[in-house]
Amino acid sequence: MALTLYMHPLSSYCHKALIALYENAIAFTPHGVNLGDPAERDNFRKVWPIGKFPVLRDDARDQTIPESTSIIEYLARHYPGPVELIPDDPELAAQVRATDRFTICICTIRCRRSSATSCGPLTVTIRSASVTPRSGCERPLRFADREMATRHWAVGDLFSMADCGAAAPLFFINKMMPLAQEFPHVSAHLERLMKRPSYARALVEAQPYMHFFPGVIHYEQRSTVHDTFVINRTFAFRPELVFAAWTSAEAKAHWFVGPSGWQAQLRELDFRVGGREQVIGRKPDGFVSRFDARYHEIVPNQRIVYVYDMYVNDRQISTSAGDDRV
Ligand SMILES: N[C@@H](CCC(=O)N[C@@H](CS)C(=O)NCC(=O)O)C(=O)O
Repeated sequence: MALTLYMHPLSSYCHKALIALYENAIAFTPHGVNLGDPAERDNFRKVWPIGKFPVLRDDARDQTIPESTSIIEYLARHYPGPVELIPDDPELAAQVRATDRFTICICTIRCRRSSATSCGPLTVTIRSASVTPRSGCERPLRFADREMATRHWAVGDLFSMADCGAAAPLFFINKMMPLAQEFPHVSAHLERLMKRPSYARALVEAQPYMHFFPGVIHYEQRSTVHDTFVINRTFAFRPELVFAAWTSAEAKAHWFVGPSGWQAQLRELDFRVGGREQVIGRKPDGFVSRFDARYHEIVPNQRIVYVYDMYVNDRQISTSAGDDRV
């Protein structure tokens, strides 16, 4: 096969190139790069001395093309297909290129390097990214959300290179900082991207490595562990006052909080048998926690029985039964 793509299935920039290849069913050989293996890394650097993937090698034309955007441009010129990722119309093409540059800005969330992580037969150097209100991606996302309010794809009705580039950054940001509530139009764009067969395929291929992505690694690993514990606290107050600290939303907001830096986003308390309580908040690392409880038994000033689920980034992490006695 003439085309070889040097890549890793978990890499955002490789997703961008893969979407372009899959959109037009262009035949190629994927060449997984194990950056953690010195020999393999050195071999890859013989292909592209900068050592970043994706890199497309075209033996038929004796060309080596690094950089995801350049790869898509190259494919559009030499391996055109029915899906025009860069339109013929120069104005529209300029818009696609400009929007593609903009998606890079969404990618530029504050990243710090973590060590190379083994991904089975491959190894990828994963950047662990912390998405916080100050991390720089919220402003571009706010702008993108306004733009996407009236668009189906990144540049209007046309699926283009700009969508290839937006898919992975949005997918991974959404894992760390769920987009739906604050950026509903961007979130809807991501949903459309994930349903698009080209990106759906790239995601299926990334699945075996997904647990290496920082931020989901902990919660992707599912387990069933049953445990019971008892905490006793002595308060220098009358039982009615201690009980009231649970029953009044205002009082509970003073002590029922997350870890340091956590900020409440929603509090709802319907304190009666069958009533629901919800507390949603965001930690400084971008994780959103949700406590969702139902009250089953209430004996005034004595006992509260409730069952609650805990979610992190909309993923359920536990179900518990509480039996609080005053
Ligand atoms: N501007 C390049 C960026 C490529 C890039 O940063 N690739 C990452 C993987 S997503 C990589 O190769 N990282 C390995 C490293 O930095 O050592 C493109 O668009 O292709």
